[in-house]
Amino acid sequence: MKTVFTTCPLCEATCGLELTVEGDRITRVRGDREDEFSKGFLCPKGASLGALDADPDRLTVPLVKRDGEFREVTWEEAFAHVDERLKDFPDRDTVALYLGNPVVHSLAGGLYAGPLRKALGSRNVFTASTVDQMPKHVQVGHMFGGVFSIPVPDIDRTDFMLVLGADPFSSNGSLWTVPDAPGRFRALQKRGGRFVVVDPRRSRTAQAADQHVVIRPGTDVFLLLALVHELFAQDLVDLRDLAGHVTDHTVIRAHVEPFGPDAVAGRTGVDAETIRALARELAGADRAVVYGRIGTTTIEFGTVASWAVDVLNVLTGNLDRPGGAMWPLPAHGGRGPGRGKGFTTGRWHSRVKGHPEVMGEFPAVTLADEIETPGEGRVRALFTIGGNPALSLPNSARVNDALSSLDFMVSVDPYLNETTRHADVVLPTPPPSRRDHYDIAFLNNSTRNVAKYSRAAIPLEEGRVDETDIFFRLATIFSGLGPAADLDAVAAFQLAELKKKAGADFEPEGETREERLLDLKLRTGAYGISLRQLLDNPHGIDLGPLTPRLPEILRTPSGKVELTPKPIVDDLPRVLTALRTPETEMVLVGRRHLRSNNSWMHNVPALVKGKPLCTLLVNPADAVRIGLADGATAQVTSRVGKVEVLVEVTADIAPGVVSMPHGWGHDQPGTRLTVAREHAGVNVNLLTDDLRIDPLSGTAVLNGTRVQVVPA
Ligand SMILES: Nc1nc2c(c(=O)[nH]1)N[C@H]1C(S)=C(S)[C@@H](COP(=O)(O)OP(=O)(O)OC[C@H]3O[C@@H](n4cnc5c(=O)[nH]c(N)nc54)[C@H](O)[C@@H]3O)O[C@H]1N2
Ligand SMILES: Nc1nc2c(c(=O)[nH]1)N[C@H]1C(S)=C(S)[C@@H](COP(=O)(O)OP(=O)(O)OC[C@H]3O[C@@H](n4cnc5c(=O)[nH]c(N)nc54)[C@H](O)[C@@H]3O)O[C@H]1N2
Ligand code: SF4
Ligand SMILES: [Mo]
Repeated sequence: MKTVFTTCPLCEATCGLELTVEGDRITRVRGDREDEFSKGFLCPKGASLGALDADPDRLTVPLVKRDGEFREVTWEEAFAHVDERLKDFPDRDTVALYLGNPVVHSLAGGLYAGPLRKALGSRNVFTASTVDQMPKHVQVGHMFGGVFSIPVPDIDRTDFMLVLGADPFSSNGSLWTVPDAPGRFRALQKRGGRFVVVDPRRSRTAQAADQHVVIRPGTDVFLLLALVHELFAQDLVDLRDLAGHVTDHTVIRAHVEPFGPDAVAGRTGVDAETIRALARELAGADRAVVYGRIGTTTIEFGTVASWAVDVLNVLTGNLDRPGGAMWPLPAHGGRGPGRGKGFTTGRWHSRVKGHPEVMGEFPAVTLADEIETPGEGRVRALFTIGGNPALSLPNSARVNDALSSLDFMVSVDPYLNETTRHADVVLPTPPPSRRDHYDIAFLNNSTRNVAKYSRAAIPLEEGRVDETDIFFRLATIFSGLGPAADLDAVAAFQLAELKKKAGADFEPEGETREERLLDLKLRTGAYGISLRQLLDNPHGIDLGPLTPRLPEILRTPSGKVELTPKPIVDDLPRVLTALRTPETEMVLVGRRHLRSNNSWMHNVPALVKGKPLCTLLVNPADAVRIGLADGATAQVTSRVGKVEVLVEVTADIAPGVVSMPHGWGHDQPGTRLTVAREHAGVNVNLLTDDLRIDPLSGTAVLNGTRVQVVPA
């Protein structure tokens, strides 16, 4: 029996875990009280890591489909098969890649997703970003020059926080790494601060808030622009130390002129006086921050709404200021040049619908178009890595048909699920306990600067292949080096190149290829710490509170924060048209539950026991009008589909709005999900519409779907 300290890889909070390991099993999970960042916090998902890790439905050997049946094969056979079949697709654009959410949570994805994409050389790259946060990348790309330069709330030092379309008490934070978000919000209240939540639903976060502002779904953009309007109208603009770092802010006033509180009140359902008071409170607080998430990104105006969030942070002087919205500085990253080439989209366009490329990818909603539409460059093969597009993309009936029509499909995934059942080859990844962990992505969004590395809690069994090696092997196959290339030799060559580029005069140390790569990044990074130091500090190293980063963080040609980027300003007329288009129908929004994680953790008994989590929330007034009782079944219809779902009547949801979580619908044939099948739920993405996107980012509209609801 041994105790191992590690980091939970399941959500963005990156909580420190104390694992008890007996033989090859995790027998107890506790929050690591000595973790420098999370201080012992643990949620039900982290507590179930042992069960998730030992799930008997996990695949352990590669599968290859022959005559419609999966057969177990050796790793050598599986990779050789992939290499052989790829020869049928000499035009690389006919091979698509879909990268899902867990890719961002692993060292494999953090280090090798980029090289893998490059090695494939296809323009048909898709990721879960375009059903999630792409508007934020586009907005910060235009304003600050770098797509990963996302400022995050400095919650531990703020006095006032305005939260829109996020439920960190359930999600534990997103694009914002903030372990124990609930504890930090309560600490804010305890020191006399306040936080306000804007949400059509009384979420767990809204329940804890000092004020809950109920909003009509999809209309945050109007509310945000009205707040900007009020800062000017009430003479509340105060740039404080930002004046020298931003372009002319006074021109914004004309842009928001049509969006005064009286003009937006009817459409948002938020009365004008509430908006004016919010503007005063935001400007009046010494240290304040505005934060928007899913409810402000997976909507029709995600990029403009994300822009308005940071415009508010700038106009109140709270960008790059303690207690405001600040940029983390991760240990594996360096300080920036202060100026750069800026950010553009549309360097190439998708074949069928002409969508502009954004960050080198196309909107996930157009994957089915590219598979189904005949012509040169039609996608005929697909690699999915850590993704479940069959459940997570809008109009999933169509996505499923498209996946089943492919000539060749490979999935890198531990489960035989709704997506991977369509694959010809499944390459299973080892469970979390068997892999080394360092958060390349999330330390970039961290509410405090910290660094932590943990080696696998349990050694990988003989004959199994680590996910880093799967990525690496696929990259060498894509590069034409074949299925049996010497990975050590390739890695040594790459490391030498990187060493030269970084001007490093030392030999990176570590037991694996990945450790040496990480050691190089760390030692040439902003703090100069080494992998050895991280190994010596199993609870992580605290690098202190966030510090101001202007102007070095900027990569804009002007060397300033671009307050009115042309593509964003050019989208405002579309926003105005929408403001003037009345919306009366019933609309559908999503939600997340603490015990659920997108589509893939419903096979753990402890996380699905009790009352069903996949229900349709209906306001009591609507329930009476429609004739629906609690526990009844409703039929919900949208432009693209129809489902039947269990009704939960609650005043927590606004009238005219219904809510359903995503990631359910585990009743499909051909999967191996014993527990999830018993708690199948219904796939909400049979209702969401693949034709509705935020055009600037290509992001799907997953909230505010027009639906009709009747008794089943
Ligand atoms: N209607 C609606 N739809 C939504 C959303 C919504 O709010 N509403 N949210 C969207 C958001 S924010 C996201 S991020 C997407 C997620 O969309 P996806 O990333 O497509 O889906 P996930 O459910 O995260 O599926 C993760 C997959 O990775 C596999 N997996 C688990 N662990 C590992 C691992 O260690 N390695 C590998 N290689 N695979 C692993 C799982 O078995 C599963 O197949 O869904 C989006 N879809
Ligand atoms: N427990 C758990 N944690 C998770 C996940 C999970 O599935 N389960 N998924 C992870 C992932 S991939 C992500 S991206 C993050 C997401 O993190 P969050 O964005 O914090 O998560 P959600 O719970 O989806 O919160 C969105 C909120 O927006 C509200 N909403 C919907 N439409 C609108 C709207 O138009 N306007 C406004 N103002 N609000 C609206 C919903 O009612 C909901 O309360 O969570 C991550 N953490
Ligand atoms: S909050 Fe997220 S990181 Fe923390 S224990 Fe839960 S799932 Fe893991
Ligand atoms: Mo996400």
